[in-house]
Amino acid sequence: MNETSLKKHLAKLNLGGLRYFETIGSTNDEALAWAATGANDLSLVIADEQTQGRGRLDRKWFTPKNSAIAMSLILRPTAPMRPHLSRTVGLAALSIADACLSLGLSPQIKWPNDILLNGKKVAGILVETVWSGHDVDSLVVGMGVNVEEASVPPADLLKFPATSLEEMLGTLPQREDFIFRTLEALIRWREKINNQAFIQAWEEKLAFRGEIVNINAEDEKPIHGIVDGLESDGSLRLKDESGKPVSIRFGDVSLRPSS
Ligand code: BT5
Repeated sequence: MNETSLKKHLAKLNLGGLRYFETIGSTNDEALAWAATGANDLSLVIADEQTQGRGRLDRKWFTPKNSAIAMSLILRPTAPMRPHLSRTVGLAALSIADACLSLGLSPQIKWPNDILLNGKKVAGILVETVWSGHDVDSLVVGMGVNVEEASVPPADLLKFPATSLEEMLGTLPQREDFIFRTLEALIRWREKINNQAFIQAWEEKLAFRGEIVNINAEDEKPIHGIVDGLESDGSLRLKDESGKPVSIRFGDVSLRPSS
């Protein structure tokens, strides 16, 4: 992967701009700074390697060189998007899931921000916001995908098992092609972000649907319930032991199957 091959593969998408780095701290940091200085809608930052890749709450995200996708897309909210900005993580999740589906894989979305293949994490999403006073100026949609097996961190560093596209496909997909498939899907889904069909499509791909899970949030008692679906804002709806619906809002929560 290099700047020339990326430009060639992504030409049809009419991106607002492209910045490619052989190595970078975090593509989200670069995109946040670019957005704050007026980047166009659909500007994209991609790096071959990240040295300070971030997950939520500054957890580490591993992006070793020559093996993974680390990219951050800047979105300037369109009018239909504005009332539904909390669905943006779903937008990224559905897009990565569609790219996996188009390769014949069976992705699931582990709410809120992980893509699973065969129950293992293949991709993570980190959405961050640039504010202008009380208004959202732009969103940075960070996506990390394990492509080659070499991109999967050692198991002892992980709380949840991980995999790669290569492991699941049995062959090595081209990174530029997977980036194209993801972004093409994202541009398509963004048009529908205000529809109920968007929530339905997201819901259909939820991992652990109908199963009992534990939701662990910082400083709060774990919540135990059956995964039921999504609320209109993208919150997770569980059913507790008495069958009563419980909504889990975004935040630093982690979902684990109850064993
Ligand atoms: C995420 O956070 O899953 C969001 C990851 C977003 C990464 C992208 S890459 C492009 C952009 N630039 C950035 O700096 N970030 C974004 P979270 O749910 O908090 O999960 C983090 C946890 O996933 C870590 O604590 C590890 O346990 C695990 N992890 C780290 N690297 C991984 C990898 N390559 N594959 C699978 N799991 C990983």
